[in-house]
Amino acid sequence: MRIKIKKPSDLTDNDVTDESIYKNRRQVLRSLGYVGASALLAPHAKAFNWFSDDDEPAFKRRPLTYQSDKNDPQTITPEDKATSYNNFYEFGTDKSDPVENAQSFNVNPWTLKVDGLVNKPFSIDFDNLFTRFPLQERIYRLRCVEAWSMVIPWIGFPLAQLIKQADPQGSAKYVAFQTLRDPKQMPGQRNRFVGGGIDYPYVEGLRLDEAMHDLTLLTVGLYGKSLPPQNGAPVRLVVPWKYGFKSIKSIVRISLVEQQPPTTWNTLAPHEYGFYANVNPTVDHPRWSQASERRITTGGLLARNRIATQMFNGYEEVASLYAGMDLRRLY
Ligand SMILES: Nc1nc2c(c(=O)[nH]1)N[C@H]1C(S)=C(S)[C@@H](COP(=O)(O)O)O[C@H]1N2
Ligand SMILES: [Mo]
Repeated sequence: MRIKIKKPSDLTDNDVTDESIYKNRRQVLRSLGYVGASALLAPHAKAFNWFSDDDEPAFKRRPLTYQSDKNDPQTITPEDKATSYNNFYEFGTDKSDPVENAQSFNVNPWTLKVDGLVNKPFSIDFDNLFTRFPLQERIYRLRCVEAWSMVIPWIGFPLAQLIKQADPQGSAKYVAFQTLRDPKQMPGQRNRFVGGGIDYPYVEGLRLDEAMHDLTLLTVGLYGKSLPPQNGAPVRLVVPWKYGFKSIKSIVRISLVEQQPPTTWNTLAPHEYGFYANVNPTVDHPRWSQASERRITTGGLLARNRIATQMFNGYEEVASLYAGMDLRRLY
């Protein structure tokens, strides 16, 4: 990643997020000895140029055919915000780093491997991602653990369909996910300061019943087209009732396993980020409240639409998955 001296005219983190929270999340990394370098780089101005008419991004998104979701009356977050304000630490820890650093990310060819405790392991190649299962649009709220949220029209298919094709064995109890590890393409994997101190590859996990829930979407597109790299091209998970970090990007492997798998943020700071990570306004992060969130919708980057956070991010239909569990302890 190149060094750039910050001009006063450049946007700062504070201009695009009012969160002392966001700073705090990075303070924990800084206290662990990570983060810092990329905060000084701040090539924000260029990030916004990706959307000017005369500056065509190198990354080509394909139009998708899908069954559209007409059920959701919420105000959808403008596409340019959902695709320019991202967390994807493989490409840097600033919100504008992914759009800035990921445009030459090469996702074709791609191989997504489905293996582990299954009777029929298989692989899906790039074209197959868009054709193997009928695509559906799902308009979901995405609630980041940093207390901001968006409403995004994703396109994908229920993860359950893929898992069923693999024919899980009786001993399979969890599903483990892994992001691509490719330090040549991902600056955050070459340099611990750029990548926030994460031990890559980024890994995530779900209990099998969570993975099989119809809301859990294996996602290949948004806003009518295939995913851009900053949102996790070519295939990522979206679990709308959990904090955003569960929705792992650029997946290369999905394994059915017996034991609860390690997950990236839980490994990095276990007292702050749990395995379950269900959105829960009554369980605060140790360093900030989770009772409300900043909804990023219209009104410019400075809009501050503070709304109450809902249990399970409003997806109450998942409550039965957690019957009898102490969600204060299993956060
Ligand atoms: N591999 C990988 N997946 C990731 C992340 C990441 O840094 N690396 N960030 C997570 C976090 S914290 C959030 S909030 C969402 C953001 O998704 P979006 O940029 O598409 O809104 O991606 C999640 N998936
Ligand atoms: Mo997040």
